[in-house]
Amino acid sequence: MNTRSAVICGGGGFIGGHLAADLLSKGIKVRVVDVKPTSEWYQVHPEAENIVADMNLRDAAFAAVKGSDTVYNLACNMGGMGFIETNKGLCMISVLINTHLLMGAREYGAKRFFYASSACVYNGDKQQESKIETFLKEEDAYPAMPEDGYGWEKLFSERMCRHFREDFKVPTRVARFHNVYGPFGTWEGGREKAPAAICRKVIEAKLSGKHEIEIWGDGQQTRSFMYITDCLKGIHKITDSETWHEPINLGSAEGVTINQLVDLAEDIGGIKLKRNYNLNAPKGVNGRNSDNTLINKVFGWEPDTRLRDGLEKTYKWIYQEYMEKYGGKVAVQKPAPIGAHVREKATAGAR
Ligand code: GKE
Repeated sequence: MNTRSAVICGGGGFIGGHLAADLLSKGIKVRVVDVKPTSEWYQVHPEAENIVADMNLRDAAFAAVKGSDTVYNLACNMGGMGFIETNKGLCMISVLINTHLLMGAREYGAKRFFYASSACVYNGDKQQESKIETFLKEEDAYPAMPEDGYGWEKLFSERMCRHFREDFKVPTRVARFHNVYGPFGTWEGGREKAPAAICRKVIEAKLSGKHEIEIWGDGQQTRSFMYITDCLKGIHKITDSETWHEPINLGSAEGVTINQLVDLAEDIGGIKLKRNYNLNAPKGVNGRNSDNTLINKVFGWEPDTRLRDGLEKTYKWIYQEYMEKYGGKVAVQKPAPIGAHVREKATAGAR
């Protein structure tokens, strides 16, 4: 598939901003659409056509899609565990975005439609053990028992991609992202995921001189984290494939406990902290890792950036952002707001 023009829906978000830069560097004509005002986009690329529109609405979604070979749907209301556990209804409304974009892709004959799904589609029963070896295979999404709210929306939307491909010949491709991190992502405000949150907390402990850190859960829960450049490589491979169209894992298989993630961040920050475990905080599943057998078989590749390397770059970026924003003072972090008033914060997916 040779893309000449692309629209990135949710391109004001973390992954979308990086994807836009990447496609532009390849000489592709890029349209970026996001519901947030451009002042809140993570990256704004002046060479792209930048549009603020709410793709929950049919007309806006159709206009977004019109005229592009490839549609990337990264738009949804999302965040880390602190957000999705308390905003289930809001997360489910994103079903409108994918529905309208798929209908638009059908109407205007898009040559490719990429949908950013999530490891949150996997059956919760398979993620009960805090083990690094909790490798999830693609078939583990069924029988369906995904993450409540956010995961159900993702699973339904995956399914809709399948039926639009089978019934209406919209050439859909679906990746299941496993917790993506890197510079130009959310690091405060309530939607941040563990890698950015832990980096920020280590930075705050250093700045405040209070050498303690709050960790959600008991720190034994396991995850794998995918660096943004691997995510981009995988998006291209999956989108451009002529043969593979089923949902496929896109994640790192380097599993760690959250305690090990904290070890790494402490090491990067050059500090050791007293750990306070908050057992009442949002925790999500006990164990989750990406089984990469299929992606290796289909593409002869899997995400391979070491967590230590990616986290170091992320930590440095967050440190700079923190200093720029708060000038070395420690900010009081507030939890993410709950409810419809955060609708306008819809942002790029993943995870
Ligand atoms: N966000 C956050 N902030 N998580 C923390 C913190 C903290 O300060 N301290 C410990 N954790 C723990 C959480 O309790 C959870 O057990 C683990 O780190 C990972 O949290 P996360 O990064 O917020 O999100 P999850 O991996 O549980 O879930 C995410 O999965 C992705 C797919 O793999 C989801 O939030 C989705 O954004 C996404 O689809």
